[in-house]
Amino acid sequence: MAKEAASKVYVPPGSHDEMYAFMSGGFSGQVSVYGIPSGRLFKVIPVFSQNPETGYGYSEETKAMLNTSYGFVPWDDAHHPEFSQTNGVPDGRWLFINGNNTPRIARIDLHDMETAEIMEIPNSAGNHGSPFTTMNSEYVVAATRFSVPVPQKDVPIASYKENFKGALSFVKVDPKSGHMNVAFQIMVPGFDYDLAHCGKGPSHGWAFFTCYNSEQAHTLLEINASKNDKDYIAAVNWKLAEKYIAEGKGKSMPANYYHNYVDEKTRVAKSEKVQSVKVLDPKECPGLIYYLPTPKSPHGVDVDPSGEYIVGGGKLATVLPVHSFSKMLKAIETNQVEGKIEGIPVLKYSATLAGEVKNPGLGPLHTEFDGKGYAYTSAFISSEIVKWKIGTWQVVDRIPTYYAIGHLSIPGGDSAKPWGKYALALNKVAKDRFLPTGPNQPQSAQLFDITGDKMKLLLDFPTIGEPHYAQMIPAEILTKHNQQIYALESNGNPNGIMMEDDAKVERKGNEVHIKMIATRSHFTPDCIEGIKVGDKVYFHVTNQEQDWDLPHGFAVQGMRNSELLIMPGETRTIVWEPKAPGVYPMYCTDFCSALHQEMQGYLRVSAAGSNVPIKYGTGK
Ligand code: RUQ
Ligand code: CUA
Repeated sequence: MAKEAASKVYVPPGSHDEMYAFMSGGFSGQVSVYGIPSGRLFKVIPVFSQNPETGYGYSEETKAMLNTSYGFVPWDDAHHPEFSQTNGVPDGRWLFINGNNTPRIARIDLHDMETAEIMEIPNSAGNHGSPFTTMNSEYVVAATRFSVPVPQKDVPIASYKENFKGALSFVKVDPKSGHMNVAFQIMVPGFDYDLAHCGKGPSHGWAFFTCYNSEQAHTLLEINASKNDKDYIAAVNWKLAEKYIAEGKGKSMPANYYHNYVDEKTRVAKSEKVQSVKVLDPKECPGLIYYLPTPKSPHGVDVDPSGEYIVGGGKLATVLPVHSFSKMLKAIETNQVEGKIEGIPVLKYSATLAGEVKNPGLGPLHTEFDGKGYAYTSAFISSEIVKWKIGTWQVVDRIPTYYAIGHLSIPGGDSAKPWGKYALALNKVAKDRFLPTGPNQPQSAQLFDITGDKMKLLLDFPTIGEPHYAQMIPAEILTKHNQQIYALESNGNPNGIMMEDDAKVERKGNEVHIKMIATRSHFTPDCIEGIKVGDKVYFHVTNQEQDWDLPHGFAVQGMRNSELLIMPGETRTIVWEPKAPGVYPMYCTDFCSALHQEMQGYLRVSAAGSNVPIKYGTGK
């Protein structure tokens, strides 16, 4: 057994993994990149959190990425990575991921695996059901977990039912640049909207959102939001929403949220404030949204590759309900309505139900698909993956996970074209699986082979942060577009220089700007005098290398900031405010060459008001 499993995950030295896995870092705010099947960690992509390892969120070029309407927020809780898609198939262009706490969506460019854009979501609180894509990434959708007063105002919490609202947001993605903007929001009753997935094939044009707390409790939700037998999946006809918007039904509402993105020419992040958002009211938009009763406090909502079946992960339900999209359309046509909530028709459960999976495990959460007619559901309480057949709704296999699985992931498993070879369990608890590491154990991922009738456990490996969801993709889709350097001649950074001859130090009032070249194995200039206490010193460091895998680092003694890690052909800027006279070393932090230790220099700081002139050494 162990031998067989080992042969399936062993990637011999010098060989490459078959797939990439992108895992959310949960409360680390980042994304980590692993090789599958080996489980080797390749990289952590900084997204919502500052990262001193690279200078992300510290350097002048990247700080703006973390601007929000609350100010500079250097952290978030990231849950759901989602690939962009073309015709329902992950296309390897971008990876979107949500920030839960300060409602945001980030877009990572998969060419260089760097965060390219972060968009705040207005009228939202707890951007959990996000960012799930439509078939061609026309939109990524976002649902608010917490309902809040919209617009925000000071009201008693006990006035929840009158004053609190939910928002379902549709974020338009530009098909060329990937740039996002909040196209419109739908104001919905004040429930907790949990997760989402968009339709595909026949259901393309629709998006589905689970909600719990249809009781509208505001305290002790554990009890008070677990009373109703059924909550809902909200089915939204976004193509119709587009029509309503075109007809002018969207009301512009004042808002205040940030849109941060990396300018393509300069590669410097910019922030823009957006001051309004278009809002649709379901009462004025018949046919826009329907509620599908779904037992009980559903968490995940997952659409099968054909687009016909919509699976609700009812965490307190004894069965796993599967709705049929075609039955839903018929139920709408024949008015199979059991009531209305704030203008939203509630369809009859029996009218939309395709089937119920019996015995789906305890605490079913999320379902992914293998493209061969089977579905795989994670069950948190019973710690297992349950495999069942689409159409017969029969459970055909189950396998334990160690322990407390949250999401699971199959390559392309939420798309129209799964590569159904592996399933990855993303577990909340590792307990005894690894060597102990103090009070907190790493969380764990487990890789399963799902090619046979029976699932087989292949590998356990620890993760960074809490790996809520992951997406996997065959490696060759990404490797063929992988960017290895930034071309020096297209460096558009206003403070970038191409040659050492252009290196200079300039004083502008109490700012000192140093345009510097880093190359193997020296900085130009390397010795600088004339800096004074009270100055703000900007180091604009250009890495002149044009070779793959040759970053240089940069750090100054006593700098209350982070290092810079500068990629080949790139310019990054860090600010230093020296506090006391003296001579301070600077050096390259990345072991770049045989004479890396020689890659150093000195900075002379004189007292405020001294008249030491600016002087710098260029080795000539
Ligand atoms: S979820 S708690 Cu994706 Cu199951 Cu966040
Ligand atoms: Cu450059 Cu070490």
